[in-house]
Amino acid sequence: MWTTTIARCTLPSMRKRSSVLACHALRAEGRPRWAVATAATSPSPSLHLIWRQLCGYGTQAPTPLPSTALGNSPGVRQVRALEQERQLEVEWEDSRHSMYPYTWLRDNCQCPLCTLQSAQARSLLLSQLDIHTGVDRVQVIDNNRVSIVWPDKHTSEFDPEWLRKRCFSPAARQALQEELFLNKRMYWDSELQIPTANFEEVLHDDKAALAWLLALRRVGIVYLKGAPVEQGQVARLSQRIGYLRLTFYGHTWQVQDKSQANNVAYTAGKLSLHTDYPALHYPPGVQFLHCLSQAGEGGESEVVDGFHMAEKLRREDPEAFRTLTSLQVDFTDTGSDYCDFMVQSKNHIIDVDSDGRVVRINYNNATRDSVLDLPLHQVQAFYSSLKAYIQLMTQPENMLTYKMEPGDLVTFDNWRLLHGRKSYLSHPDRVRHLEGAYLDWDEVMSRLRILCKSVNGES
Ligand code: OGA
Ligand code: NM2
Ligand code: ZN
Ligand code: ZN
Repeated sequence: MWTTTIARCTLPSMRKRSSVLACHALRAEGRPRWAVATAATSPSPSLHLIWRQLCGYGTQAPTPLPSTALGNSPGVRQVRALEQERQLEVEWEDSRHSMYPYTWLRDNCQCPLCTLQSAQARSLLLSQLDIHTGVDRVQVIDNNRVSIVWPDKHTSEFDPEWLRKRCFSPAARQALQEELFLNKRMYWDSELQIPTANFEEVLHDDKAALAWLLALRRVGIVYLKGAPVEQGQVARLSQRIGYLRLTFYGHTWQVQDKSQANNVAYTAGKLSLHTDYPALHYPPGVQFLHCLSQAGEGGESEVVDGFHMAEKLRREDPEAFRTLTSLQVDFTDTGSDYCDFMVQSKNHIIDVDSDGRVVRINYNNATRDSVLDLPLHQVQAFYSSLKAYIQLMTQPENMLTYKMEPGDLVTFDNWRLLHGRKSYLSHPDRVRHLEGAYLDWDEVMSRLRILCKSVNGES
């Protein structure tokens, strides 16, 4: 049995043809209580649970043109060519208005001359685009399509739903971006009950796979139980997405206490909270870890929501936040595994985008270089800031601890979570063994969009 405090699963968000990506937008500051489902209670309890929880926590993304999100766009009432502005004004049947620049409309003509239909890609060359074009005639034609005749008599026709989705209003743009990229996260702390699904179900059932990937994106960590206790399962799971990310540690890699270890992870020592591979300028976005054998004593896992902690740092110690988002830190990794390597990178410990939103954490104390490319007077401030961030993350109320058992497979956002492990006692007759693999977010998001479309019947 499992328990859940979440029961609210509103319609719109479950309706067929609904825009599931937009409808599952979650409040970033939400306080989740993910229930851990066990596999045997119903045919697919865990996926159902995650589904309900995603719905329950969903706050609608901004839907300025609301019926678009439901997939039944209102019709076009009328269109007007605004010659001065060189924009097309569309008035919708719900009395809303959208504006479309002529240049953009001509650039995005959907006709077979301008679009290679088999690739859904633009074949019109930029050299063929007159960015000062006017229009000859605009009108609403059959099927409520918008027709534009250009001065050279080329004709474009636009589907009303296609147009409405691409409305240029700030709110419409924001809603579509959220639908495409699912950037709203649900923050958590030590009270998180890690969303859990059954490994085989995720492999074989599209709804389960969709629920898995939605939770992986929103929450940042999903536990899969019931994987066969043999090597090869992280590779199998990565095929559910597409392909895995090869690194110098191999296609997949074995976390074991090794002699002459080429990485601190391959010892029985403690691993303090880290993200994997900040020594690369493009660290892997997603990590899978499959437990094949666990230590009798020690070896527990620790995880923390790095984005949540970064926001907390921004509020509580803005100077430290500014330092960690602006100073570049050198990372280094040298050795031999898949082949020999000498890797160097420069990364901010907290990466923010051009709007100041936290997008990636890059930190592994083991691979942080002794080369510190800072002016003397910034060195002490750098250490103080790093200490402040780590201090926050290691507070018991922020960090979650669990111990993996053979057959457990944890999947997590390596750009967001920091993870660690307690030291363990190595036993020759019972060696701790995890198998790991990396993926990138582009491939994971690609599978997520496809599953969204097939499970929800998106147009
Ligand atoms: C790693 C790692 C966790 C563990 O290999 O990078 O974080 O539990 N391992 O051994
Ligand atoms: N392993 C587990 O940043 C790192 O070196 C992470 C990578 C060895 C593949 C460890
Ligand atoms: Zn055309
Ligand atoms: Zn790691």
